[in-house]
Amino acid sequence: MPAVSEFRASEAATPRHDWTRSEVEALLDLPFPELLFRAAGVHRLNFDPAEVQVSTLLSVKTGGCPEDCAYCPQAQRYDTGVDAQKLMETEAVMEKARAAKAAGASRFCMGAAWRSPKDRDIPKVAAMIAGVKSLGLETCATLGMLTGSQAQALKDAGLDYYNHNIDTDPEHYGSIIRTRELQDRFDTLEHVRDAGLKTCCGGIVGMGETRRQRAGFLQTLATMPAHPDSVPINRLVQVEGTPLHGTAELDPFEFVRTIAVARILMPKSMVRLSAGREQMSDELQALCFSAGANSIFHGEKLLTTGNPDVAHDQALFDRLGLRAMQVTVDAEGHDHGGTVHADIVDQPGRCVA
Ligand code: SAM
Ligand code: DTB
Ligand code: SF4
Repeated sequence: MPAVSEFRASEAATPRHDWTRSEVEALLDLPFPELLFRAAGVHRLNFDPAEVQVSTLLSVKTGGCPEDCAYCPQAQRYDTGVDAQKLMETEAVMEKARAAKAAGASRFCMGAAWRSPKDRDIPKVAAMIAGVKSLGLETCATLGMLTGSQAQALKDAGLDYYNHNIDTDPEHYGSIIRTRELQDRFDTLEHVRDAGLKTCCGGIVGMGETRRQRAGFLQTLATMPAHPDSVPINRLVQVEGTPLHGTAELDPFEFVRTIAVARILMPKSMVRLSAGREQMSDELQALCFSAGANSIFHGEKLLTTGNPDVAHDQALFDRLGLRAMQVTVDAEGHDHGGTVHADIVDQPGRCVA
């Protein structure tokens, strides 16, 4: 273990891709105030800590999924009361995207309950992406596993980000999902990167994993060929009918620790405080922002479950002095996201296209 001063300097400097599990565990084990102090320092060196990127989710194809993800209300095999719906029409998606933009979102994320899209689905999704992009929003999609040519077609349609999560520690993965391997997910992420798309990749905590397994989950994210541009940390939303319903609740401080360590390991990534906010107090969310979370899902619904209402989030931002990150999309469709901390000289303008 390096000396404290050495360790702090290296955390904030160039992102590392060689974190060991024991180093990550040591961070998770730090006294809580020390961990928050370190994470907040890394956050400030890389971002304006008052800015939070805001995305809105829409389920464009709901339920009826053949996979067995033990947390998911959209898996056909679990009786969760979710009504399966077919792929939405482009105009209906654009209507929702206009409303999301008017409510302050800068990115619109379209989710489909597929194991993987069929090639015949791609032109329909491409039309949605092009439509949403034309409104001046950043675009994100999460459609399951992709082939290389599917990823390229989505990129060509104007997709900015692709969300595909590893979900949990490789050791724990097999007790949560049996219908596809973790390697399948790595393959999709490779196709996404190769197509020039930005990656959004994280997972879920509170699924009965140990702290050591949370370390393994974070280590896996931080040692991928490139850190994900965006790292969603979801707290399990327990849905009746799913196998994980009734799992012992995770200590909220463990959730904050997970956010803080994600911030330290992936200093230049957006760390998203994702699913589970509706079940969190304002104080817990404030701790997450203080620990380095700098993006959220906004709008009253995630995919099928609830999210805090817009007025509540606005009031929380006002109380905490936070503001939504502005993103402008220029004539070439390049997006310019957020203001970075004035001290950062190696990311001028952050033209991310
Ligand atoms: N079907 C695609 C897939 O699995 O990649 C895309 C949609 S899937 C719903 C996207 C992500 O939502 C999952 O990888 C998981 O991390 C998250 N998720 C799903 N159900 C959840 C729940 N009950 N609580 C927290 N996160 C959840
Ligand atoms: C992610 O990591 N979390 C979002 C988004 N990516 C697609 C989804 C959360 C889903 C929560 C359960 C639901 O609403 O169905
Ligand atoms: Fe299907 Fe995705 Fe839900 Fe798994 S997480 S059951 S793949 S919709």
